[in-house]
Amino acid sequence: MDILIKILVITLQFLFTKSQHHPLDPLNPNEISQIHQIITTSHLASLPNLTFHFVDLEEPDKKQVLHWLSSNNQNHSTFPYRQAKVVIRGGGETREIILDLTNGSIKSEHVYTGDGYPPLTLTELLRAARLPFKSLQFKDLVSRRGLNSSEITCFPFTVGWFGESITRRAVKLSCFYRERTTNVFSMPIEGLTILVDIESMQITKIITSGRGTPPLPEAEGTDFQSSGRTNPSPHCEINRSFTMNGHNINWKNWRFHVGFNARAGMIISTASVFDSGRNEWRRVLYRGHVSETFVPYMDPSSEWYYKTFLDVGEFGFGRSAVTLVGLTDCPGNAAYMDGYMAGGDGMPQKVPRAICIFEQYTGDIAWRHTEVGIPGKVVTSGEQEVCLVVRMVATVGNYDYILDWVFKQSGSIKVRVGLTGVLEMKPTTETKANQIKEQIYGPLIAKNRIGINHDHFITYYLDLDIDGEHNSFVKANLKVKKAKGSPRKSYWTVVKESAKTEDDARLRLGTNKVLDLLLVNPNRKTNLGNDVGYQLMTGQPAVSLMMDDDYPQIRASYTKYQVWVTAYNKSERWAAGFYADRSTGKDGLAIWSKRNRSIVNKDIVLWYTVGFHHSPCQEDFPVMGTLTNGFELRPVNFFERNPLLKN
Ligand SMILES: *[C@@H]1O[C@H](CO)[C@@H](O)[C@H](O)[C@H]1NC(C)=O
Ligand SMILES: *[C@@H]1O[C@H](CO)[C@@H](O)[C@H](O)[C@H]1NC(C)=O
Ligand SMILES: *[C@@H]1O[C@H](CO)[C@@H](O)[C@H](O)[C@H]1NC(C)=O
Ligand SMILES: *[C@@H]1O[C@H](CO)[C@@H](O)[C@H](O)[C@H]1NC(C)=O
Ligand SMILES: *[C@@H]1O[C@H](CO)[C@@H](O)[C@H](O)[C@H]1NC(C)=O
Ligand SMILES: *[C@@H]1O[C@H](CO)[C@@H](O)[C@H](O)[C@H]1NC(C)=O
Ligand SMILES: *[C@@H]1O[C@H](CO)[C@@H](O)[C@H](O)[C@H]1NC(C)=O
Ligand SMILES: [Cu+2]
Repeated sequence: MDILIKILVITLQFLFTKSQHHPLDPLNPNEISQIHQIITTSHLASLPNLTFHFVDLEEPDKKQVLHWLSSNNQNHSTFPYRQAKVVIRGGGETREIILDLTNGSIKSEHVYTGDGYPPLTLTELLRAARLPFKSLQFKDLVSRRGLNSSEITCFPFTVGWFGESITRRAVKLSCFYRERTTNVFSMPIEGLTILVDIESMQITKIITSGRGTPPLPEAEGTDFQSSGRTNPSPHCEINRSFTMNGHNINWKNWRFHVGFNARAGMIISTASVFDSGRNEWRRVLYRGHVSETFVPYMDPSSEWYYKTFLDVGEFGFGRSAVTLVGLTDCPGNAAYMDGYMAGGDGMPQKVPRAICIFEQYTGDIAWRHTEVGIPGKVVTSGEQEVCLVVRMVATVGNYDYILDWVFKQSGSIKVRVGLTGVLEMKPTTETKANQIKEQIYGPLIAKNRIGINHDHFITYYLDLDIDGEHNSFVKANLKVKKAKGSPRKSYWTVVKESAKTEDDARLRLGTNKVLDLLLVNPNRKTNLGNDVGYQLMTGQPAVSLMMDDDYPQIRASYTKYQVWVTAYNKSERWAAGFYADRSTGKDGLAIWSKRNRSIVNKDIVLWYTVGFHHSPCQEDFPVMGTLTNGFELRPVNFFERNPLLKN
């Protein structure tokens, strides 16, 4: 009897584990195939050159998601709808389609006529990159430079917008020489830009600069290799202290959902922390992911001026996700999650091991104290820091972005961005820094190579729901006051102010003003009467320094401030607008925020930009050591006391 019950319990657990769905689960390969099937058997199939640019879950309404989660994940009659949003191009038009996956029908469909284009597909980029090798003019040009065209790789770069009226999709190709090196980006062929019309998939123009073009730098010293790498033994038994059921992760006092799509890459959803004092799971983050990146190069010359990338919107971080390598990218105790998305042909594509999840003993001290005040005793107590890391790497051309979400038992969530990979370089005839007389746009970082100055702005979408949707954004200003009737002359105190509207919540940090930024739930207080909340602990601040009327800046105008808070709207997720390729700045965070909606005690979204002003140095060559920046979301008056202490 006892054994039978045990077997029953194990079977039930197994069934439950196997089928732990979540309404925000990314589209699985069957669903992607189903979408492809629905579209290619509909009237849309007759569109000339039909390509799939975006295929993603059309997320259910937040209310329904939360309702289902609160019904203990078991009531199938309330499982929110499965719908997909698809953006296709065909016959020179962009179409937005909503599909219902339950009954396989097209729910809505319309032609998008606004500015900008959806992300480029990998197929288009690869086809564009091969075009030069069919061009006699190109072959002639490179052979006149003494280069072997079989040793050339061309990469497509998005072209942005510089005030012109846009009627076609286009990319520019820059080419590199592979002979005697694997470090392709270190061997730029300067003075050669190939303009490609993506619609007709033809070269429009080959632009060459004449005399004085610096020659190809030498290949010597450009290679880099790992100094030994071992893969983890594939079936080694590891006792993990977290569980992964489908996309649901449970670890110590945290539970959350890990999703993936072609655009954002990794997406963290419905993160809740267990409060042992209240004996309840408490909501912290409804959704968080990278919304956009902006990487403008600071070289206005005719060959470089357009290099001002919006990588997430133009290419996609999920599209750029790489398979993680055990013991290099993630430690031996990591668990992995695959990523799925649709290719340009609409068929499912898999990125094996796109995300890794691992527990990390950091070697840091979570808390400690040595008490010497007790006569006759010295009492030392403390605990080491343990955290759970969720990681993805996006390799966008030359750069690798390491994206980490780190969960701590203290209730903190740390978000980190690491930059590594290879710089974009420009050849120069000069070999010594003090010889350089011409106008250059970056330092000499290796023999005959300049590392062009540039920025990286990585903007996060953070839909925090602290103990519920209704939250407020509080700016706690530290003000210095004069002391009266005291030997002291001054002290500081905190003056709190709730931001009333979106206009009030746009912030440029790093000025003299000292601010603590908090998201609070004014409807829920601690026993002591403080509003429960989370603080945004910002990292090294950097905002875009370009002039407001500079075209790339118009497209990424949100990078003039690190912090924005907007009223929640399901369709406002992509900071530079959904149609970022060749966008003109008519959509996006800065535009939405202009509505100046009220953000007091409302469902609000916090946007934070991690910025780097990168003036390269010699250590960035031939491959750059990881440079990290980030921020932390830390509980403030959220718990009654230090949650690390188990009563
Ligand atoms: C499931 O949800 C439906 C609709 O809200 C409700 O009528 C039904 O009683 C629920 N069933 C269970 C087992 O909770
Ligand atoms: C499919 O289901 C949706 C709702 O889930 C409904 O609105 C639509 O009418 C259905 N379409 C067909 C063709 O049954
Ligand atoms: C050009 O490169 C290809 C591929 O590496 C090689 O097979 C070929 O011999 C080279 N041609 C010349 C003329 O060097
Ligand atoms: C379809 O694509 C081909 C090249 O791939 C192009 O020549 C043709 O013009 C395109 N047709 C339309 C209607 O866009
Ligand atoms: C895993 O846990 C089991 C049971 O607690 C234990 O017997 C085993 O030694 C552990 N293995 C490792 C590698 O820690
Ligand atoms: C939500 O955002 C979209 C895009 O900005 C906008 O068109 C729509 O009107 C907004 N909806 C509401 C209810 O504000
Ligand atoms: C936004 O609204 C607030 C409160 O109504 C007002 O004081 C402020 O001037 C508005 N800002 C803009 C730019 O309209
Ligand atoms: Cu950089």
